[in-house]
Order: sequence, then structure tokens, then C-alpha cells
Amino acid sequence: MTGTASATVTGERDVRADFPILGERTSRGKRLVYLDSAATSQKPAVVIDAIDRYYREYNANIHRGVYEIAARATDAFEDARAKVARFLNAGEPAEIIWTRNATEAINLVAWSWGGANLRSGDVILVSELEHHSNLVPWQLLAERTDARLRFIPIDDRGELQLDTLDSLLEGCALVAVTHVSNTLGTILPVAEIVARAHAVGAVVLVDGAQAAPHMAVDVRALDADFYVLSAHKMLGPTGIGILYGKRALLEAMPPFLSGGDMIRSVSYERSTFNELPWKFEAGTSNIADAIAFGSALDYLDAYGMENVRAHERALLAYAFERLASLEKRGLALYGPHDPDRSSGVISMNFADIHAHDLASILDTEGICIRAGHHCTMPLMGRLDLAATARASFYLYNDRSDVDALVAGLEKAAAIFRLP
Ligand code: 7TS
Repeated sequence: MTGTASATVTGERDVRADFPILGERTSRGKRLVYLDSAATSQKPAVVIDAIDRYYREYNANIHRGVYEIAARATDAFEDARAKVARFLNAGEPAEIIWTRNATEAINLVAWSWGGANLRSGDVILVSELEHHSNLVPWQLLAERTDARLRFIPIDDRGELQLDTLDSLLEGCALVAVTHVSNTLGTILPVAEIVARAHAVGAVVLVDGAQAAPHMAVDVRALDADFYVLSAHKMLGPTGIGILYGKRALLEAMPPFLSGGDMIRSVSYERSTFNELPWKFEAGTSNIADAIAFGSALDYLDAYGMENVRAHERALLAYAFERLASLEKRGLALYGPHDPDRSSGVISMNFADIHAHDLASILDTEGICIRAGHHCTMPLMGRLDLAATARASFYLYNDRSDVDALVAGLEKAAAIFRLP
């Protein structure tokens, strides 16, 4: 691990101290209780420092300059790619493509793989839980190619129903599922879905935006064909994301964006393309943030992804226990209530208080949660909900944050004179 916090990162110590923003106070003088990590995570000092160091010490464009700082920037950028490959247990760094975020990674696959491989009448199978980012690109691809969308159903608790999966997979060319639901926290049985999809010859993309930050992910054990994530949800900066793809699939895919860096040779008439992974990285990359993402992965490695999961699982169990006391006052919790089957997300509504009002009341106490449809409008419709209030945890949260949340909800109950 790089940076100053390395020696002290363990599951036991005050992790909050590594995150400068968590020492800030709100304008009302409240301690920051950050419970919106599903939207974006906070950043440890080592990540902020890595960005600062790049711009102060070795800012240069990569893959071109022969001078020292350009070589240093290129090495750091490619080193970060290798860290991502190790973090996901990819076969090789060339299977890791830098994108802006998970959304762009999904669009890359939809345009490049989808455009080359989907035929009229083919089925694209997604789940009823998907974030818009793993739904809208497939809707547009279906329109372009005359393919059909099908949906793996969920039950009212937000658990996937796999009993009809075999018939849904008939004629299926592509399955695109989230690993963890951003709205309900449900952990999907991705390995089983991949195996059953492969049995009918379908390719599988897994949206790991909410999983990779919170649990150990092994793309080869999952046998996922594509796996996408966003750095900003896992202690890294915004504007940098990852597409993992199996080499054979990526090799066969046409470029997505084109221009500089992704070519081998160019004449006025035609071009040949660079090898993997650069074939998919047109133009100057987000160098500083890729490097800083490498530092975020060092931090997560030092903490241990098993420890992240264990910490959040314990916190979730504690939250379910504490929130139970409010259920008789009208608190409704959505998604699986079992910490084994859910990641650190709790979606709720409190009696007839609108989710936005709830979020505003909590804000006066320094508590940051999200209210709304969480970019899952079809799921909201399926569950017959207009909005939920969502609290989401990460490794820097602890029991005092859960206690603050419960106290905030009790304050809301008092303001709304709930019985
Ligand atoms: N997939 C899932 C499962 C997500 O939760 C999100 C973002 C995305 C894809 C898109 O990530 P992006 O970095 O490309 O924007 N989810 C959320 C959320 O739940 N609240 O804000 C963003």
C-alpha cells in the first residue's frame, strides 16, 4: 500500500481518521454521518494524495513521451491497471479497459459487442432490479438490432426468482445482471446465472458497481464474460471506471470510440487498431484518477475485502436490530432483511412521511441519506413505491452512525407526531 496510512489500516482501528471529509462538520455544527456510499464513497487521504502527487510531480501524457516524467506517468497508469486485474483476479491486465464509469463500460459493450453480435429476434435478458445504466443501453441496443428484452422476475422482497430462468434463457444471446441491487442491497446468485446462461451459449455481463466495493470479486471464479465497476463507489475518484472482458471476446470486438492512442497505423483512407487493452482507450485517458484508483485498491487490499464484507454484515445486522423498534411506528423496510443475502443498503419508508422530507430532517442532524427512485424506476413500479429513503454503509461507518440514523428517525417521528 502507498501513502502514510498503510501501517495503520486494519479492521479494528479508527478508519474514519483516514478520510479527511469525515472530520468535517456541517453548517449546523453536526458531525458528518455519511450514509450514502451507494451513490459515491468518500476518499481516504492516500487517494487524494495520489492525485495531488501526480499533478505536482510527474504530470505528462502517457504512452508517447520518451522523457522521464512521461515514462513515470505511463508506468504508474499501467501499474494501476495491473492492480485492478489482480483485485478482480482477471487473467491479465490487457483484459482491463479504463472507462469513465460503469455506465460507459456497459455502453461500450452494448455498442461494440452488441452491434457486432446481436441479430434480429435475439433475446437480451436482464433482471427486474437493474439500475437504469444496466437497462437503458440494452433498450437502445434492442431497438437498433430488433432484439427483444426479457426480465428475470423478483419477489416482493426483491429476491430473484430463478425457477423460470431456463425458459427465459431460450433464444438468449446476452444476459446483463447486477451483482448487488443499489436500491435493495440484494446480492444476486451471479455464478449460478452465469453457468446457466453459458449452458445455452449466452454471454453474460455483470454490473459490479455495488458489489466490487463491498466484497471480494473473482471474475474468473464467477466466469463472467464482462464485469463493470465505477472507481468512485470504492474509495477512488469520479470519472474513472472499469470494463473487464475475457480476452477472446475483447479481441473479436470492434473499437467503440476511435481516434488517438487506439490505433496501430493510419493512412488517409484507413486504420488498423492497437492491441488490447488500448484498442478501447481512444484519446488521452483520465491518468491521474486511474493512478489514484490504484491507491484506493491498495487501501482496500490492506483492509481486506473479507473484512469489508464482515464489517458491513455486522453493521447491517445491528441496523436491522435497532430499526425493528420503529417498525411498529410505521417504518417499512424493503429488500431482504437477512445480512447474508444483502449488502450494506437499507431502503425504507417511515409511515406516511415522504422519503424526501425524511432525508431533509436527517440532513439537519448531519445525516446524509438518499431519497428517490435511485435510478431504478421500473423496480419502484414493480414494488408499487414512489420513492424510498436509502441508507448505505461502507467500511468507515460504525454503530454510532446507525444510532444517529435511529435517533434521526425518532426526531422525524416526533415532528410528524407519529403515534
Ligand atoms: N450500476 C449500479 C448497480 C449502480 O448502483 C450505479 C450507480 C451504476 C450502475 C452507475 O454508476 P455510474 O458510476 O456509471 O454512474 N448507482 C447510484 C446510486 O445508487 N445512487 O447514485 C448512483
